[in-house]
Amino acid sequence: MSRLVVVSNRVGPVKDAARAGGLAVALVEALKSRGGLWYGWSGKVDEHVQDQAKIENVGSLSLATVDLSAEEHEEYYNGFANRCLWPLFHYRIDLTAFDRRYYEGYRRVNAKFARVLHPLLKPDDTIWVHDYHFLAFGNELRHMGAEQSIGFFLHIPFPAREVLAALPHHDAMVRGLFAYDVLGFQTEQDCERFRDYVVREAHGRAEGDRLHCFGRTVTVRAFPIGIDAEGFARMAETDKDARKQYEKATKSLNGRTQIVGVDRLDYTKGIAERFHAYERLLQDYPETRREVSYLQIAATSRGDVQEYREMREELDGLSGHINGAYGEFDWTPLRYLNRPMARRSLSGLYRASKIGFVTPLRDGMNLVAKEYVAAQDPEDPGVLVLSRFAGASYQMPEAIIVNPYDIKGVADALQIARYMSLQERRERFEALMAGLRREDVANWRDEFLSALAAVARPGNPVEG
Ligand code: GDG
Repeated sequence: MSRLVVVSNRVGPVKDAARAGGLAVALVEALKSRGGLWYGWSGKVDEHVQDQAKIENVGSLSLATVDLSAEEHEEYYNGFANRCLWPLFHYRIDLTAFDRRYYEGYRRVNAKFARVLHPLLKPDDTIWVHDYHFLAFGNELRHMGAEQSIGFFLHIPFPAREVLAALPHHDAMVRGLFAYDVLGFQTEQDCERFRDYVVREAHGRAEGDRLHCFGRTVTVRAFPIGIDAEGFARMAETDKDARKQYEKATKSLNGRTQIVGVDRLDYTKGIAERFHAYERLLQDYPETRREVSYLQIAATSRGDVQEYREMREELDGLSGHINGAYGEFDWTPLRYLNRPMARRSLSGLYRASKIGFVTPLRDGMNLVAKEYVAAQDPEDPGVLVLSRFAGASYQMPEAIIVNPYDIKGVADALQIARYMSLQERRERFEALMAGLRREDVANWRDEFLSALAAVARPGNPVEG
């Protein structure tokens, strides 16, 4: 079997993959079983960067990383990836920074990553590239003569044609994607939007799951990412830290219903709308006061991007308002924490919460929704309230599906969740859990790699 090379913005962790989560576990397992190389940014910003990878061997796999200069980090990572592609692909044109300097930096850094990796490649390697940081990477490699199979998986949504068209370089971006052999998206809907762009904007031709355009053919398929459902369920039930967290939470709740939200602090996650919906629940159903307790964990991310700082201020204000207006000396309606919680404890916290509150405005998949379900006690499971705009909603129709913009609708859904009978909760849980087991993270990885193995064809760069 050929060696696997995984390319992603951040590399690892390898030794403690289980603590980081299912994605790291699945990738490490695949890399170990075939002998592999994991390649990406070191996380370091240094003024004296060299175009050279630092290589570290961990058992049968190697980690190769490169540093970025302050300018590269600003233009490629903070700039084009996080201030342009991230908001645009999540339909936030209003927050998108269309700065040409960012685009140039992104192209330069994608070319640098390709230049550094190219001499490390073997002719029969299989290369799997991840996410929006590397849209242009495959074509850069092809220009250097790489003929290996290269697959790409997009973790975030692919936007509608007219939204993508707002990007000044949308045509070059999409053209570059045709250097890959397989393009994987989270959902069928993402595939459809990609196809729609290629057919209508670039006059390509669709034929089953293949797309012909720019003199190249790519396989386009949905590979909904999963979690290690069995492992997560086991952790929530038996792990020492999970049990401790479960007991601590249950005791402090004193019979109240806990609603839990866990997100990276990001404007796509709809946390402000969620706070409004919770306030609406307290307003419209006064009997819920003192009976519910909402815990929102939102660890800060991308703190050096302006839009994230502004969102933090808004959420601080809203949580203060809710607690000020509804709180009582012995009841805090909303606990809002900006610190991350250890993964094991998190699983216990999910299990102690009767309602999982997952209402992103847009999300490629959303793994929190899956983790919440996997962590439940099968005898007395909680209820998932899930946004229709999370990729996960297509696989999890047994959740209470809501429109996160409809504040009243979401408040009502919380109330329905509170009163759901044990029998209905069990039925929904069993259906959801069966799906999580069937489409877990190992299945995601294997499906993607088989699709890539099925397209054994030397690749050429896309010209133009
Ligand atoms: C991107 C896409 C897609 C969160 N807070 C803590 C913590 N987490 C963990 C969760 C979960 C992960 O982070 C978040 O994953 P999501 O899928 O919910 O969201 P993104 O980070 O935006 O991920 C997304 C995903 O890629 C995979 O393809 O599903 O759509 O946007 O695992 O548990 N973990 C710990 N402490 C925290 O406080 N330990």
